Amino acid sequence: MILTELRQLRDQLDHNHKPRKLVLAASEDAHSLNAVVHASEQNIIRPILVGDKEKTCGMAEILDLDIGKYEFIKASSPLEAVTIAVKMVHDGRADVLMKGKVGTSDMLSCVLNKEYGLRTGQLLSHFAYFEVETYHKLIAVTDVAMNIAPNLTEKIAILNNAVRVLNQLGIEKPKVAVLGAVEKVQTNMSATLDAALLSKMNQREQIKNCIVDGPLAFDNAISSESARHKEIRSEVAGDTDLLLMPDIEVGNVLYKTLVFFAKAKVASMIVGASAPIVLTSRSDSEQAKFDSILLAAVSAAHNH
Ligand code: COD
Repeated sequence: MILTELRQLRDQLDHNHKPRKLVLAASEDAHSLNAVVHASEQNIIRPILVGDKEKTCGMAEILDLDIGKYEFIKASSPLEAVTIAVKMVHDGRADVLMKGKVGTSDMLSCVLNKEYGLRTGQLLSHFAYFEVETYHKLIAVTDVAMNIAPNLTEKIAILNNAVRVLNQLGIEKPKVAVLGAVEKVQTNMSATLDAALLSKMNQREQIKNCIVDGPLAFDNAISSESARHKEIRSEVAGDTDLLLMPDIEVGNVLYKTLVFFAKAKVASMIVGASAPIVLTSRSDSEQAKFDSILLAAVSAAHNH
């Protein structure tokens, strides 16, 4: 299966699918509210709003959105809203969690709460899926937003989380490029050492359901011409489905470069928790929020 546009994700939901319940934490956020309502109108999810009712209704009125038919739970602060929303998912009363007007760290700390959070014993990580005009298929990037400086063990978990999502989307053996600044192992560049180890672990089937190669520099990961030029023989180079980042800084800069310079479309979510989490940021567009909800709904459908 080759996906070339994010809107193809819609085809992955059965036409007669029962929309999953999405709980929006701190619903007093115009962009999130808009995306949630549109996703509900397209039968992708069924929203539950948690937050400041007065502010949320005021925003809905300005945006001409009809939110009267949705379940609303009042919360007196963003932190309370996030706590209620996380508990709802924890208790099975909602299938997808989405961040509204609340800080990322507050949200993630609540998700990681040992008593009522959404831990599964696995590492949680961020998965972003890009539609870039200059690339021949959708390309995933991980982790650009949660794990700050993953060690090798954490990179294995991040890679497996992303491969699981891609497998669910029908990509049987995603091609994974583990990025470094160069494509040769350099003993003074730890990202290249991890990359080489991940490749070998894949060869030995310690990492399954994908083809891993690395280190690859960004150009040879995404351009076969560039790989040819450097005489790199690789099944992955030029045809990558997933870019594994060395750390959050590289990942975050790439994410924003793709969106702001390359005008890429993106959908993203946190995976590895007991339910998918939509964690878009204020600077993300309406499209990014809508497609992230779609991605999370597809993922939630696979989880059940
Ligand atoms: N998966 C599972 N468990 C985790 C994870 C994870 N990714 N991260 C931490 N934990 C567990 C730890 O094992 C521990 O039990 C507990 O959570 C607390 O761990 P700390 O002290 O490392 O966690 P925090 O609360 O200080 O930090 C966790 C964050 C996810 C908040 C932190 O890693 C963070 O701030 N990440 C970056 C978020 C961000 O600012 N992104 C910006 C781009 S949008």
